[in-house]
Amino acid sequence: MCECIFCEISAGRLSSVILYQDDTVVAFKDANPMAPIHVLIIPRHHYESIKDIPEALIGHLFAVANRVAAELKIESFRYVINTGSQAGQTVFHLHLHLLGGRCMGWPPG
Ligand code: DGP
Repeated sequence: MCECIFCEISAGRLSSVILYQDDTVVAFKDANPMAPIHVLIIPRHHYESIKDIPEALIGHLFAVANRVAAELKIESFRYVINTGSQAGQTVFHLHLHLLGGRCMGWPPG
């Protein structure tokens, strides 16, 4: 068992509700949702943060997120990428949060 839970989810060794997957990206429901819709979009390959990911993959990550948002029929949503523990990153495998289904204030608390 690898130490990274998102690597385990990507490999199918840890269960999750997967909404989309292809060779390089997986989208699955967050286990601790902060909104009625809370999906995590991750690269299959282990990159610790957005600072480490190849440019070409950034576009695909967002394209998948847009596709999931469209499939869930949400017009209004927020993308969040916490980077570093001070910013709230707790799982050190890059993930893009897709949050929607409720009113969200700005700026965030
Ligand atoms: P962050 O704080 O940005 O690192 O977000 C990590 C998110 O990962 C948090 O919203 C909860 C979610 N999470 C943690 N462990 C699991 C898990 O085992 N399965 C799923 N589906 N989500 C998880």
